[in-house]
Amino acid sequence: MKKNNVSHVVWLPDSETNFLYNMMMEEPTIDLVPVCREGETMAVAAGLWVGGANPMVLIQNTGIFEAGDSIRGLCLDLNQPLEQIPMINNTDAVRVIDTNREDAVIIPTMNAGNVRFGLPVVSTNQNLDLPISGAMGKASNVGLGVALAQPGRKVFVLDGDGSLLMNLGSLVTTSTKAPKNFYHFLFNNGVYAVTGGQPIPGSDGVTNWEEVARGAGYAAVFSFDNLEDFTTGIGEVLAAEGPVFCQLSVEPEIENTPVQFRVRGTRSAQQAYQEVTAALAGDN
Ligand SMILES: Cc1ncc(C[n+]2csc(CCOP(=O)(O)OP(=O)(O)O)c2C)c(N)n1
Repeated sequence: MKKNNVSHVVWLPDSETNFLYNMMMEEPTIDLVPVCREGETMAVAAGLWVGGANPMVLIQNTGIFEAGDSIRGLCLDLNQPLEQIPMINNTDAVRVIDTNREDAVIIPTMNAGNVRFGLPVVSTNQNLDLPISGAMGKASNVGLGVALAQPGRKVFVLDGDGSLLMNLGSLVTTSTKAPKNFYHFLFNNGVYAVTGGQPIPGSDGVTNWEEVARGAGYAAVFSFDNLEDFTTGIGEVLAAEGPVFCQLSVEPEIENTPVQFRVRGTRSAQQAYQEVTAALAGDN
């Protein structure tokens, strides 16, 4: 990058590139521009390029699919070369939610679904847990689908803040269908914990998630930054008519173990889909 006089790196992290992030952070000639979804990278880089800078885009391979339209519309057409305290502990947060689940389907993603300290560790009804570990940002869409198909049953989505940024439009999609049984918990830890703890755009109090959800059209919005208040307040959250948004300030549990050495769950994604589908069958 230095040899090619790269001025800006427009990027979104993945599990393999944290070492690069650390190196780039130490390089004063490179300005890092973090974005919320890969589609933004090409557009920001195009603007930088037009303005005379020498940007580089750094994204993972599945991010290329996410960025498809901007690659076509900007990259190819332009012929460009390609403080949050106090907080809630992650496990405590999922435990409070699970304890109050009754017959709800729970759809956790990222740290909320971590097999060492997320929902799988505390769940009292795994048959109704549908973890989303791929398809970053799509837990809320899956949850909307389940909520629409099962209007008599509550659906809890346990989202990551980086994941929600990847699919901010889902807040509007959900508000438009306005499912009364939809409960969206945001595990706001300010970082991409799964990929090594890089800060997300809008962290450090820049973005007010409550206002974002309210503005998108959620029927009720809550926020908690300590376990005691969350434990006593969750009753009110679940008594509210959806779609409900509940922001939780949680401690980051940063994953630095190389991907191939990470603890894997015993339940495959396919198995989870089959089990939840079977558990819901006949309950419409
Ligand atoms: C389209 C796409 N881009 C990037 C990634 C790499 N990635 C996997 S997990 C993750 C971070 C998730 O952050 P967040 O939703 O805040 O959850 P946390 O890890 O903090 O619990 C990223 C960037 C991905 N899986 N998919």
